[in-house]
Amino acid sequence: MEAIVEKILDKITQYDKIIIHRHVRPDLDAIGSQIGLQNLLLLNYPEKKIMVTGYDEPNLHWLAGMNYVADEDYQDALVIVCDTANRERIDDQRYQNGKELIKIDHHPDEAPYGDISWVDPQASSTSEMITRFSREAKLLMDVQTARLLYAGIVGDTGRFLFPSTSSLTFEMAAYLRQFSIDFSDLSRQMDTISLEIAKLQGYVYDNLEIDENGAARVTIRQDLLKQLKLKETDTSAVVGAPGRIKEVQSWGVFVEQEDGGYRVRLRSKTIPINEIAKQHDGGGHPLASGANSANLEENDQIYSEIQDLLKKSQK
Ligand SMILES: [Mn+2]
Repeated sequence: MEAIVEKILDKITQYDKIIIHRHVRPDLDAIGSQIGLQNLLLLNYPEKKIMVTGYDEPNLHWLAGMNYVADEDYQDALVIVCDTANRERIDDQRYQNGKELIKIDHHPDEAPYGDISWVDPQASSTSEMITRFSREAKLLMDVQTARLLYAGIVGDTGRFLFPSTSSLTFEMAAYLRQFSIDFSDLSRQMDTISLEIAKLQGYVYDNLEIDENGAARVTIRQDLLKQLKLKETDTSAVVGAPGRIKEVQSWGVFVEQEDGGYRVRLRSKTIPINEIAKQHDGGGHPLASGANSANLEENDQIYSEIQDLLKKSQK
């Protein structure tokens, strides 16, 4: 068994109460790894109290929901945080109230935390790591757990298309595939969008600004979100949309916040854009990162930085 897996397994066996967290604005991997791990531990240690906490994201209710965790539950509890690079992004700041803390994540380890930390930036997803953990530790697996972990892997690999998809990813997916997951339901759920999101997507295509080098941007204002009855978090569903256009190389989706600032989602097909994100109160993966902008002027600044980057790369 890998040393780190053994270390984590040791801790799990020592505790009667385990509370699992993940990042804010959860995606399929955040929920899949968090609740996948919960189900896995409940299956293998039925005598233990295993809980999950964080905002109960309505868009992912079809996948799984959260538990209510009381403040007292943190007493003498082991806390495990899945899929979260830094402390600030952990959903439910009570994570620090446990007795010990374990980090399990696949993002670059730029802000280490936890008494034990298992970070593997080579892994496609935290769900892939949890699957690996279950196999190394020879834990039982069932269909419910397999469904969650599989969904997490599918989500973070863009359906096995992102470069992070490795042979190990397929090995883990093949293992999970042996369980009789309802795959047609999973794919239907993942493909389903609401009419409001479809309209937002239409807005993005109609209003996308593209320059001659493939730099693109679109701004989504609060009044539009209100009109469509959408929340800021719903906009994640349209972030990939500009990338489907042939002419677009790198792009920013600027989403106005309640306070007048902007959350900026930056994406790129080949040229890393995360240095731009770092200059603007953000960070992330080379081809997918996020930033925060104070106002429209800073939005223009960010867009011109994307434009310059692409212009330079043309030479
Ligand atoms: Mn992830």
